[in-house]
Amino acid sequence: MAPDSADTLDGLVLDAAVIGSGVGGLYALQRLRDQLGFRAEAFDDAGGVGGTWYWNRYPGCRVDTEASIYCYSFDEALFRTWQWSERYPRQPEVLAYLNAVADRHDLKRSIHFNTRIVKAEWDEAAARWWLTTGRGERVSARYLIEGVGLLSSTNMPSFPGAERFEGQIHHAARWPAAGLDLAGKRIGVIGTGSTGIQIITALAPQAGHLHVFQRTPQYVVPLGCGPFPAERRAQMTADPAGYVARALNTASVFGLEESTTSALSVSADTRARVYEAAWQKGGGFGFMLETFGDIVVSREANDTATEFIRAKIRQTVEDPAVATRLCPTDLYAKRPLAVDGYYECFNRDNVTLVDVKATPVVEITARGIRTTAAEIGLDVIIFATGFDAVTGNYLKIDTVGRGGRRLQDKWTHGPQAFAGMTIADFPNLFMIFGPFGPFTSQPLVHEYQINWMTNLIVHARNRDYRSIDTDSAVEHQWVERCRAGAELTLFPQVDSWINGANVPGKPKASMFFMEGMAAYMQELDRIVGADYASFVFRR
Ligand code: N01
Repeated sequence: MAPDSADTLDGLVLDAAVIGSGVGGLYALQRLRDQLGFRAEAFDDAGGVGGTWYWNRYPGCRVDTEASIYCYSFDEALFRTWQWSERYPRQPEVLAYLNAVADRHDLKRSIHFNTRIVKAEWDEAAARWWLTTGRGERVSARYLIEGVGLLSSTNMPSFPGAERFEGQIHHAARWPAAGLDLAGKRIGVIGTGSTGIQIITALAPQAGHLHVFQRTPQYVVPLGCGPFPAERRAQMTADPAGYVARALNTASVFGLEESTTSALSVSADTRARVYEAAWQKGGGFGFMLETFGDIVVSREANDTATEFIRAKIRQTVEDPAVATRLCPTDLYAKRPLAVDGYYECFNRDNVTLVDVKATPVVEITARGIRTTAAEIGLDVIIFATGFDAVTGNYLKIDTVGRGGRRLQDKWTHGPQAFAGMTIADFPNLFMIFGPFGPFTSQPLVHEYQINWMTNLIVHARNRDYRSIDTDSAVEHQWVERCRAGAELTLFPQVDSWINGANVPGKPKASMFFMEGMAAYMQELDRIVGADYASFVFRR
């Protein structure tokens, strides 16, 4: 049974507080409470578990990483036996899975739903965190684990006149739980990232008319949806630990055979065959990672991939003028997009592409959206405009560390953190997938990070240390290493949420460790081998 929300939390004393009950938060709670015997409880603004899968219920929402990777491995029996219906499951199936995990491990009794943590203050004398909820209750915990989501804090651009609109406005990542009846409606979708393309392909067949407000065209490749493959199930059942270890010991942890062949080392015919095979197979990230090993590091190699995708767009879209507007001209160096049947949508009579770079949005009116070219009548406007990624949700919590240092001040010019997990001057605070963590798929890496940070906590507990601080020189070196590593890739050359460039006014900075998961684990193993010398322990 969930803790009674009518009871006050004031005065609750914990060994560990977990913020969030998404993929990361759920496992952190299970690990701390059940595997390690800490008094641990979790807090979530949402009314149920699931994190991003709780909030993102928009039409067409599904995971574009294969389910064999997008799941937990800590419960080996569940890993072997859970029956995914599809290779890339839809949101309801992912949310059902996360609820099943929470129920199987009886986690909900330790989660305070509808409870937002608004403030976290380090108490030097007690060596504990004091948390304040949105209702003003105060809770204390020796350790604070924040699983607040890499892509969770919504980015909602403000257009003048929105308050006048007589229809409905929704952000995709705050979709009404009861759903929306959109059949036959005049719908405007703003944004064509991973979210927008899923919504557009799902709504095109049912909308009265769908207007796609595109600012920057992106490269979209087929996902290759279908039933969960029997051979994959056999691999997962035969050797679960081996399956997970193989996935972790790659750069990206997508369960792919990452190519090491240069796109420039083969003939044009061979290259075309490789790209065509990947296109026909689907498997979104595979097009970038399984075809050739230098697409994200060499501009010339990147050009070969982008030329192939542009040719596909021109072959698929019947109106050459629309095809031209859908063709990206920049590098293929954002988080890759994959969905089946995206470009085909633009052959439908009820779908119109609105190029808002050529004809920008001027305002939202009572009846729709006015661009510099026309007023477009709409019943519903959907913002698929993404997230204040990586740092957004951490900065929403007023966090005060050692010596009264505020996180908001420390990160004014961009984040500083160690390994996506800790922050100098913020003792005993651990992030799951915080800034400068690996650039990979998430659930298995969540488990890896949570195991690593909780092993560090156990190391401190066993020696009666009350606090763990990250050495600021170690943090600085890590941030510099991440910056230098990112510069060896093409990602910093393109604006996207990966470098904070999608949110006006946000400092533009690379926020990931781009050397790959295998290198990340090697470095963290080295720190364990050196008896955690990168940290300062105090009694
Ligand atoms: O957000 P985005 P997203 N006027 O930032 C446009 C994960 N995810 O929610 O490119 C007009 O990628 C913006 O245009 P531009 C996944 O990691 C996973 O789609 O900035 N347009 C862009 O087109 C993904 O990468 C799944 O010019 C504006 C779009 O909005 C991440 O979430 C599914 C605008 C935002 O694209 C984010 O994806 C969904 C403005 N003022 C998401 N402001 C899975 O399948 C922004 N845009 C697991």
